[in-house]
Formats: sequence, structure tokens, C-alpha cells
Amino acid sequence: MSKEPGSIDRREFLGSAMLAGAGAAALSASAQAQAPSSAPREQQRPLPLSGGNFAPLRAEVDVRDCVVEGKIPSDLSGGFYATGPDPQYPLAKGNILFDGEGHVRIFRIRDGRVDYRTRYARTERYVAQDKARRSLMPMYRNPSLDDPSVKGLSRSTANTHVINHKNMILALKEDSPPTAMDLNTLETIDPVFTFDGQLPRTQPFTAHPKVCSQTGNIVAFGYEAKGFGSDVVAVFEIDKQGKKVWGTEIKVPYVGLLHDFAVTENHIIFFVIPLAIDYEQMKRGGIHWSWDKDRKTYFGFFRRYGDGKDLKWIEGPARSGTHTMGAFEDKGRIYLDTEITAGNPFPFMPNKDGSPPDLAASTSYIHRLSANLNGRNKGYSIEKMYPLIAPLPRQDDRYNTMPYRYGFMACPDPNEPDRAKAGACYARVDNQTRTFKLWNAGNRVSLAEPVFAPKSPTAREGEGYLMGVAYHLDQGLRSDLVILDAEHLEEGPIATVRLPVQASPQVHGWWVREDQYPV
Ligand code: V55
Ligand code: FE
Repeated sequence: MSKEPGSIDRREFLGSAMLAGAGAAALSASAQAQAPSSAPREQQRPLPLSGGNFAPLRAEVDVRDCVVEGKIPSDLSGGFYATGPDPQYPLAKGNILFDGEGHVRIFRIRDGRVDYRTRYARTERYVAQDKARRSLMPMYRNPSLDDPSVKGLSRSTANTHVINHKNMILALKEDSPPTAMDLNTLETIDPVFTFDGQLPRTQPFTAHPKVCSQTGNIVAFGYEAKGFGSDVVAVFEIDKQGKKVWGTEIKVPYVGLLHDFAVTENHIIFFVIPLAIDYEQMKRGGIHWSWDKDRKTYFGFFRRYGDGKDLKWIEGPARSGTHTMGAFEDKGRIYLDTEITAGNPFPFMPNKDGSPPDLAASTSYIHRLSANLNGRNKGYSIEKMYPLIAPLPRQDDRYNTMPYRYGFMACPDPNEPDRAKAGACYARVDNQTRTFKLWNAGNRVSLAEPVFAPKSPTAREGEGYLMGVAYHLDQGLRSDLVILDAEHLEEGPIATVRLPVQASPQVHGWWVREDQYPV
């Protein structure tokens, strides 16, 4: 059997993906194979991982009127979009799956029917490589190895997250501007979307923008904003019509992977982690980042709509937090709920000191970070909230910039201490009671990050459906979309949409409500 790009031995994959449960935990736990120890440091890492929701597919797929078991709720109408890395050509030695080309999909749900479609984002990189029939940008965020023919082209893979804007879906990679695709057809409209020239073509755009709960504005940022390795972060807000309504620039204490952020009614929050830019490693042909355990973390915040001069950084020990569940401010304090790992969250990224991957230190639990808005802070506070291993927590996205109560995530069953036996679960956490509800899908599936769809635009927080893709490990990864009542996960799926094939790989997904489609 020929090997897919980025794949590992099937037996390793099965064993590890089951260990993993879900999300980036699947990333970490699937990463087992080691290159020989005489290889340079960045090549001693686990092979680019595969497994479950990260398994390469390559084929673009259309399925009209998918087979549905159960009944699609009549008040569930809209589109579930996602993207993930699906290497167009085999990954170069030492490269990581985070560099795979973005393959975008929709489950379009309406009138009890589901149509499924996937398309690669036709990024400048994809199109150039397609013409050349080979990889031209062989290393994750290291342009020094690029083929000379692609100089000046966008390096975006559009493989991390998607968000809707006007009649488009924007496919995001944090090193570049968005790639705009048609909301219905997934045809690429603009490979380097700059909001009509309001943002510089060279300015990156985060994969984790927030949608303002009050205005519907997109609140976003771009780090390394003034060119490769820049310590400037541009922060800005774009209204529903596409007009930039606010922007400022701040500086980070050092250049690290600034993957996500948080927005409250009045503040912008950043958390700077020690996955720092590593020029030496890049010179040796490696990736952009290495884990530098000797660096501090910085929890920082400043006023939205201001000039950024009030920015405060509060220092803490080395640890990582890459995904926000929610954030809010209350009685003079600011809170960020985020998944936290004790060390390098991505075991397939090198440690600067050359130490081997530490899977325990890369395990994510949801924590609440907080600090005084005005008073003095002796460090930031940190509190573990749940015993759930959940690198990709989500919320009801109508609450992106408001106090919120519920979170949703894929996680291995916390009641089964043996990770090899633990089933993959979807969980809903209640931050008010600090309790959670689970649906256990068993240990023969890998569950991708779920998305929440409200029953109506005005439904209560968390009143609606939780959806996610289940990759069946014992069916060659043939996949289902499972749809659960978000308030009664423990009852199991209301409807299961059975794809005839493996779903395309997924990192993050996004729900577009029916009322957000152009008429
Ligand atoms: C992440 C994913 C990326 C990336 C940087 O989940 C961070 C975190 C899929 O690509 O480039
Ligand atoms: Fe992410």
C-alpha cells in the first residue's frame, strides 16, 4: 500500500489515535515514530502526524443528499464549515503537518437535507505548486528553502480555521491574509484577501478572529505584522460591511506563536508563550518555532478602541496556552479561559534544548487565567477548571466578547484512567456549576473539534445543537457528522450523517446560520 503524505504506519496510527481521543491530543499522542538520533535536532522529532481527523485525504468530494440516520431537526439550518491540512505533495523531511495545504469543507444543512462539499483553497501557493506539480515551499514558515519561482507569492496554506464574511468564507492561516472562497461553491474568489486594500498584503491575519457579540464586527490581529520576525502585532476591527473601523499596533515581549487571543467588551487579551521564533533552527532548514523553556509567559491586556499605550504585560512561568474557550471582565478583574499545557503543546515541534518530546507536558486542560484590570498584579492567577483533556475548547460563538457560561469540546473519557481504553467524548462544561456532561462515542472513533449551532439567532446561550465529525478507525476512517442536542449530550446523536468516504482533515470549524447567507 502506498503511503499518503504525512502518514505513519497504520498500526502505529490506530494504536495512537485511540489513545488520543481528540483534537491536538490526537496530534500529540499519534506522534510516535522517531527518526534516527544522528539526524539534526529538528529531524529527531516524531514524524508529522496523521491519524483520525488529521489523516490526509487529497480527494475533493461532493455528496448531494447525504444518507441521514435519525432526523435532522427542522430548526437546524445553515452550514458547518471547516478546514485542515491535507498535503498537496508529500511533506519534505523534517516538515510538519501544520504545513499541509488547506482543504475546506461544508456540510450544508437545510430542510432536513445535508449536502457535503470539499475543495482545496486555491491559495497562491497551491496554484503555483499545481502548475509545477511539486512542492515549492517545503518547510513550515521558513521561506529560505522556497523555490525561487514563488518569491513574492503568499505562503498561506489556509489550513487552520474558517469564518464567514459577507457572502464569503475566509480560510485562515496565521502567517498570511485570508483566502476568500464562495460561501456556497467553495470556489476561491481571492487568494490574498485584504478587505479591499484596507490591510497590507504582507500583513498576517490570525486564524482565531472573534465576532463581537454586540456589533457582529470581526475583531482580529496579525502578528509578525511588519515582516518576518517582527515583534509588532496589528490589532483591528472590521464591520459587517467590510470596513475597517479600528486599528492599533502593540509590541510583544518576544516573538512567539501567537495563535489565539481573546476579546471582552472593553479589552483585548494576549498570552505570549515560549514557542519562540528560532532563527538558528531555520538556518539549519527547520521550522519557524522551537520550545524555549527558559522564557517566561506574558498575560497582557489593553483597551479596545484605544491606541494600545495602556498595554500591561504580567509575567508568569513557562507554560503554554494556545486556544481560548471564552473571556470576560467582572468587578475590576479580567478573565481568560484557555487550555493550558505545562510545556511544549506540540510534541512534533522541537525543544530548543534538544530534549525529547514530553507527552505529559503537552497535555491540555482548561484553566482560568485572571488579573486585576487596574490594581497591582503579582503575576497572573491561574486555576485548573476541569479534569478534561481538551486542546480545542469552544463556546457558543455568539458569546465571543461577552461573559459566557458554557463550553464545548472533544476529550477522552475522563472516567477512564487508561488512555488506551478511554472513549472519545464530546463534552459540555458549565462554568457556573463547574460540572460537565458527556457523550462517549467509544474508542473506535476519533472526534474532531465540535461546533455549536444555536436553535435560532435569539436562542438562549447553549440552546441548540453540537455537531462534529467522527472518523471511524475501524472503517478506514469513513466518517459521520454527528448532531447532538447541546443541552443533552448524554442522550447521544439525534441525527447521524453518513458520508460514504473519509471526511477531509479538520483543525477548526465554524457554523454559518441560515440568516447569514445572502438571499
Ligand atoms: C496551530 C495550527 C496551525 C499552525 C499554528 O492549533 C498553530 C494550532 C494548522 O496550523 O500553523
Ligand atoms: Fe487553533
